[in-house]
Amino acid sequence: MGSLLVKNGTVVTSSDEFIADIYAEDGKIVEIGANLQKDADMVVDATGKYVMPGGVDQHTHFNFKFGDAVVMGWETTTGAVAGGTTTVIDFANQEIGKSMKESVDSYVENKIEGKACCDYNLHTVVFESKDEIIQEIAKLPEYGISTCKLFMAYKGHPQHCDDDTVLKALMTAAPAGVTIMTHCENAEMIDVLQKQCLAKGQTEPFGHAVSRPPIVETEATERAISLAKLADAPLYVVHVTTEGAIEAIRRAQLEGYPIYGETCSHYLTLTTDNLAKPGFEGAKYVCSPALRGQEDLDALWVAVNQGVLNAISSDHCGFNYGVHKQQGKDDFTMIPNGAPGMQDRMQVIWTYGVAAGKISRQKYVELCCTNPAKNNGIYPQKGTLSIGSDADILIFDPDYEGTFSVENSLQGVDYNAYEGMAQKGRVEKVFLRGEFVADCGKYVGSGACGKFVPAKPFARAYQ
Ligand code: DUC
Ligand code: ZN
Ligand code: ZN
Repeated sequence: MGSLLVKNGTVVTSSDEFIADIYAEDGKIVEIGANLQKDADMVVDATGKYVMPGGVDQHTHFNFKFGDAVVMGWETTTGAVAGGTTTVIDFANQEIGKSMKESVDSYVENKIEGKACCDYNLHTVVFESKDEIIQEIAKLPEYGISTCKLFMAYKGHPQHCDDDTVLKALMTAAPAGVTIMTHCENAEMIDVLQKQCLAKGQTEPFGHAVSRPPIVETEATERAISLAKLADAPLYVVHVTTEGAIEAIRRAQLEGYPIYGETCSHYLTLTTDNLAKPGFEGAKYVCSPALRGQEDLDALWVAVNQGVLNAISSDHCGFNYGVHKQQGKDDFTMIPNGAPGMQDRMQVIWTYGVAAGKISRQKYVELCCTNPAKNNGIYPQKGTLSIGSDADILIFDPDYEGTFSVENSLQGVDYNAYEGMAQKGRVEKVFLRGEFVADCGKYVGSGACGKFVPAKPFARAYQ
């Protein structure tokens, strides 16, 4: 491993902005200061550019299955890297009949090793609500994992957890320093509404929004918070989209409870109008929770700016339109839930957040890099620019203007959820542990060099 000197950039962290040089050796940041005199293997002039930590996307899905559709795998993490994300935290689903440890090991061995082009950690996901699995949550720190996701949605599917399971999981996780993450949607409400839609002949993609209105999410979020209070446990609510859910989280935080949440790039920029696109095109935007209206979208920007929601993820799901989404051509409930976005997240949030005057540059770094690392116990190795941190460094050009398009995609998906939308600013150069891995949206790294980053328990949610 060699050395890297980034000169004269405007360094932006979650708390500071200053002009400096950064010197890295053997993959770690060694010195930050003015006018460093170093004989480095690679010297980059970042004058007029922002220098930021590599993005941390705490919510992606590779090799994720919905019906017969399976999304693209870790070989597409070149897309994350090209878009400025150097670390992802993906979901390792517990396989039926296997422990979480066996499921994680087999996922790493069969799907990740030899393919990952960015660094990573994993969240576990409960797929069987039985005691052995819930008890295993206490052991996750031994595996270098500090989080476990539970689905309150998806009635009748193995991953669905009822309140009994959520409560027991929270009670088990808290003393072990593991953070429970919940997908908050009321499964019963959805089931009734889906059946009503189909009975009325409403089979097109917009039925997804009709059968998953905001109250479905708000109610489940309130319930999850009540369960966390009862268990005296921290809670992290994933992909928050409604004003009601934000208010429930805000209230709990004001009362002093360790309740946290994230939202995702598409919920901050796309609306139910996308789901209403003519023909079957709305299927591209079928994700759960559903896209919302402008009022919720506005409330989300306020929530991320105020810190009520502390991170912005992509919830990347590489289902393609040509085959996977067609599974629901005659029945929207069969459309695989999820949309691609790992490559676009950093530029979408810069364009519609920073450049649009909704959030500051430091807030951007906090939401897209630093907090995701803190939430998941991998800070300060990841998510910041400080001495001893991994040299995951972005050089960002704020003056670039372009258009989001599938044409530039490395995600391995046949559409872009942001197709045709204006882009302002872009990640120009990306370094992963000091290695030059992306240049102006193109992957230039040496391939599958991604490493597992062990998480510490008692992460953010416990501070
Ligand atoms: N939840 C997610 O987090 N991603 C895709 C689908 C879902 O239900
Ligand atoms: Zn979810
Ligand atoms: Zn997800």
